[in-house]
Amino acid sequence: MSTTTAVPADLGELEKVAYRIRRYALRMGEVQGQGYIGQALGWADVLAVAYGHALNLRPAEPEWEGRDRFLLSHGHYAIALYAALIEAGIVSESELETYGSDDSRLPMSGMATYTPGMEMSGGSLGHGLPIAVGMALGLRHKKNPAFVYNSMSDGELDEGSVWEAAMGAAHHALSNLICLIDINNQQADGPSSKVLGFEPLADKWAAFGWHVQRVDGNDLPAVLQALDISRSLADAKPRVILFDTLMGKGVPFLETREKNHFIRVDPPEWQQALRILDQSQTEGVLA
Ligand SMILES: Cc1ncc(C[n+]2csc(CCOP(=O)(O)OP(=O)(O)O)c2C)c(N)n1
Ligand SMILES: [Mg+2]
Repeated sequence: MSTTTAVPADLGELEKVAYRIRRYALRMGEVQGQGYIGQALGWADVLAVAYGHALNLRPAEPEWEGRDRFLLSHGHYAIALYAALIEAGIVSESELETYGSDDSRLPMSGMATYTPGMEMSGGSLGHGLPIAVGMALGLRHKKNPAFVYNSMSDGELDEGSVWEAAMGAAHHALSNLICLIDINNQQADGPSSKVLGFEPLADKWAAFGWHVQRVDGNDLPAVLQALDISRSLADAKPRVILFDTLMGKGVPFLETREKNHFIRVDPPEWQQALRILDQSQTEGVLA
């Protein structure tokens, strides 16, 4: 198992990575005037640590056999992943202007055949973890030391396929599998805990045979530590990190917006959001 990282941890630099991921996502949102922008802002710190530190990738060779796989199971978070792929140098910044338009390599829902670095076509929730289990088994069979990361959301926990895959991963002792879950307590129909209660979540995953951590997903040092622990453990268990996040993090008027699963933002508000983000970055107050 590889415990080395492509990029050494530098918290100051990772903060800048998270800021740029938020900025790219807002700029893409502005292109369409709408999108899953609250999720991108909330998930940016986890993506920053993943793409700025943890993942072993070759940006110029996105299909390199030795790469860590990052599966975006929640395909509607594509805008967030595109921002991370731009930051990682896998997608060019100029493509951002094409977001969501016909013939773009950046469609609104993640498509593996369209975008370099997009490992699966998401959209129908609950499929990432089953695919990740198959990939992790395959890599182990081939003696490939890469990790498989499955990125998913709390609303996906309503899908039975997630729990079947969770049992399979533990049964096969898939220590090369790391599941990252965005617990923003939101989904299309309202607060996730009200749609279908899922707590106590850490106890559930532990009972399914996983190594579990639960951290504040907008606390960059905590995210960094959790990902480092996941990669360096000796346990023969799959690993899950439950990240409590705030939708819209970094732009206060988006943090408090009601029904922020899919946001339409008035044209002047995009510039306002970018200004607020830039200001908090300059002042170092994004805490
Ligand atoms: C199998 C399936 N059922 C329903 C949907 C419709 N859908 C799209 S996003 C979404 C909410 C899922 O919860 P979550 O990802 O936690 O929402 P968010 O945090 O992004 O608001 C739903 C139900 C879907 N994409 N796939
Ligand atoms: Mg959610």
